[in-house]
Amino acid sequence: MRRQFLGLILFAIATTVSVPALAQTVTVHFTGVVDTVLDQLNKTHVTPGTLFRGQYTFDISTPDRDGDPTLGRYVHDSFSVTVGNFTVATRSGEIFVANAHPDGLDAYGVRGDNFAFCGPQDKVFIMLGDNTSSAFNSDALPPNPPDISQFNARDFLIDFRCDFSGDIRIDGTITAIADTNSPQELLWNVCSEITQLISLTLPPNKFAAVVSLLALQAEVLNALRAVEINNDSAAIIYLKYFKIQVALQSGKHLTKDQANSLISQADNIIVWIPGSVN
Ligand SMILES: [Ca+2]
Ligand SMILES: [Ca+2]
Repeated sequence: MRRQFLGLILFAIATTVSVPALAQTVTVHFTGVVDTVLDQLNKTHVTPGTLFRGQYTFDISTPDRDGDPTLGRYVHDSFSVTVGNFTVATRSGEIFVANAHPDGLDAYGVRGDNFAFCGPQDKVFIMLGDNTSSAFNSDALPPNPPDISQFNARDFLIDFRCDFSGDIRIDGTITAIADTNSPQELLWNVCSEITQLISLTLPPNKFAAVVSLLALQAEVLNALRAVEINNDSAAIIYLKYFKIQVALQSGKHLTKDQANSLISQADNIIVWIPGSVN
């Protein structure tokens, strides 16, 4: 499956076309987990399990540069990726949208080129694939982030070929894609979830449970305020403290499932916060 996507993306390398104005720019964020690492240069210090995150920006009115009605190829404005403490960025590359192309495959991909790390062959890919061909009905560029639940393949690849000195290949799995409001929205979701838990608590321990849950919610609100004033490091500290407090309540005022859900949501939010370091 991965080889099929890679072939599709490599196929989608192309000539430049002039882009008319009337820009409405969208920034999409993504995150995920590293699966395998080959780093012959020993530059990335990344290991399997390391979290990665990145973003790309595009104009929703960007024209399709490919006449094939089953394949849309759209120049993006920028693409950057951070894996652990290793960051690369480029302004060169494209988004592609495949509708039943080839062999009944729907796919959404973003490719960054020319990272100037090793040379012009440097590439980073996001590759979402749907082998049921239900994700797209055309090759039009979706203005919103793709819904990854529609894709059975969610691949990420850094492919840097530094011919004589060695290669870097980092494979990963995408776990989330969303727009720029994501950290705030996710934090609000956690607040709402805790409010719901408060409403469900029953006597005889209701008072103690409500006090504990309000204290947890206060940490989430602290994190939210910190995010809103761009104090990323404070937001992360609040969320880490929140995780500790949730773990202490696991099996007490929270069920283990409730606690695990809140902790995994906090982990997910930490990855989205721009200042987070794995
Ligand atoms: Ca097309
Ligand atoms: Ca389709």
